[in-house]
Amino acid sequence: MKEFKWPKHSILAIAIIITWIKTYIAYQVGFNMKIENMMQQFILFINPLSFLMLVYGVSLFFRSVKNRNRYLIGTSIVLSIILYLNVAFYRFFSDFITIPVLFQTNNFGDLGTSALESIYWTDILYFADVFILIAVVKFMAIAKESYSMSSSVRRAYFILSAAVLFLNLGLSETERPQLLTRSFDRELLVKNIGTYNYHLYDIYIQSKSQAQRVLADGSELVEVNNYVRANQIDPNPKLFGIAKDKNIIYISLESLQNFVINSEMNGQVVTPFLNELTKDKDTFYFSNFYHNTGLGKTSDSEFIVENSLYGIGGGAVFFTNSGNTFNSFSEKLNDNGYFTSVMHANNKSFWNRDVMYKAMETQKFYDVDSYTIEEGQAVNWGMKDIPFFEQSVDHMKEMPQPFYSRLITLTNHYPFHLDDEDMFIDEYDSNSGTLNRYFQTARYMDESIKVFFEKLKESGVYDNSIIVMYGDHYGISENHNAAMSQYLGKEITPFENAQLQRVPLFIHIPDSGIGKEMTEVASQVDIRPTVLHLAGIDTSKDMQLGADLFSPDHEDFAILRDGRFVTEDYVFAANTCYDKMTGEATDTEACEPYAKRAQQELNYSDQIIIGDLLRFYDDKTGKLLTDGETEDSKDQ
Ligand code: GP9
Ligand code: MN
Repeated sequence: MKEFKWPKHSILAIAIIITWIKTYIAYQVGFNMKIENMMQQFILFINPLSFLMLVYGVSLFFRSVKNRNRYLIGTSIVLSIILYLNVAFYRFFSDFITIPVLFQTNNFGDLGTSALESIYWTDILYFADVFILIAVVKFMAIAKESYSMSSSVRRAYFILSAAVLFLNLGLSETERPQLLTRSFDRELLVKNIGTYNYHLYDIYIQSKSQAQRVLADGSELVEVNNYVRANQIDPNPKLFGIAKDKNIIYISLESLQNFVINSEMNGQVVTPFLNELTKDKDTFYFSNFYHNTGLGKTSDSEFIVENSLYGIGGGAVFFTNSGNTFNSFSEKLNDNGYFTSVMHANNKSFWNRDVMYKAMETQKFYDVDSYTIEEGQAVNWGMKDIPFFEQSVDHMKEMPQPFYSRLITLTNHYPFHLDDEDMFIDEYDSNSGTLNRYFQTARYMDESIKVFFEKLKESGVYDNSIIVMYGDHYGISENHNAAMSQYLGKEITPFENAQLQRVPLFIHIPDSGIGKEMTEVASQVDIRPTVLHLAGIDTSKDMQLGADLFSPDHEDFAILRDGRFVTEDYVFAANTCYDKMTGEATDTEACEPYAKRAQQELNYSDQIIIGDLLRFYDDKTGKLLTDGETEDSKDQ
């Protein structure tokens, strides 16, 4: 009988396969990843492969057998350490490692001795592939032989590894469009592209931001500062401090656009409770208010209302610049004795919130773990808004006052699914299921806000609070223009589409009796100064791009993240200047002066974020810090 002989590349194949299998098993036992269907399971299974083929494949270039074997073992050790560190990190933080976190040393402050207690001797199994590989190298004859391979075969090998990568990315793209441009969530990234690729991606994003940061210096701030100061306006003295020391409750209304407010769909009222508020004596309702968000969607809106800056152009600022110095709304309120928090019943790493909230100095994040989700209380993306609001009020009762809390709703989110018992109105009848369901989820959201107001009144917190509610971004994209056009009874031109970027803003001040509809053109960047002034907090030293909506000098001007803008008389979209009254294209010259300013303002915002310029700014005195002095160095 002929003796079995292992093929000459067996050791490479063994190295790849054992690390691959180990990684897949580690995904199952070391992390708590929610897998929803067979396709996701398949992606999870194949995602380590392309990277492992690539790194282990480098061994094909080694001439010396000894060095090659050392390389294989060394690589398996390094990969095992990376994987194990993630597993250990996950035990504490339920999250994957990201570079900014490694530098936020306060994260590790509370680890102490408990770190050692959560390391088990069975963890050695995370290194199982290393031991197997060492044994293979020691005992298998084939490990003593050279690969000796022609360069064309080698090329074919790497082409195959690239093909596996593209297959992986292609499948992920169908599961999660725009995953790499928008990042979304570390868990989603790891689920789709694998731990190892995820770290490369993270290194790429962070080193890009870091390089841009290193190149920036404080002198860039001079021009930005001049612009900010030149556009600064005084608060309205009648309203300044009207909500002093009151709790400030923000509600981020998921995907809520203004077109559903005060409108009907096939004879059914979509937002009855909010409609009442538009006429309420204690509520200011802004009907010409725009969102400024880009790819970062909800997270951009959070960034904007906290910092009064725009998100960045090609990505989500919550991911790209979570290591920056900010002078956030939360930080201002902390300094004024408030307890600051965010409430959102989702996985805390979504949109990198856990990391970004620390950078913005939000004191507490009530994430999904702070909520009890009973049977039937979740739909679509997670916890339903009504139980979310009910439990949030329970949390509020426990908070030290005054507090600021931002509540982020979730049910009115694409693809807008609801359980039957939560459908208070019928579907619409267009060719877009998305738009048809949207009316129903918007109606559900309206109901949830009503419940929130009732609960808050019962709890006694209401009387000592103000409530600010805003739509975070659009819910119906241009893909549904035909259906939208059927609903609105007009063609969706670029002008109409820009107008559809209006989201509602409500500022509710209990027992004030001063509420009314406000028609000035405004946008999310204006929320920060407006609310700080209501709370009686000075912002004259702040590096912010928005302006107080109640100031008599407030200018009608809203800049959208993609460069479109709206003034009192014009809408600029698709490189065309539209007359706002008629919706017809008009002379471009009419828009020209604003066009320059819109671009300038977006550029300044980008400059501040990309260069991390606020580290060169002392927000207490308004002084520009140069000569190597930075906000960080001051803190030390
Ligand atoms: C996720 C939620 C939705 O936690 O905020 O994010 P979005 O997709 O709207 O940006
Ligand atoms: Mn959203």
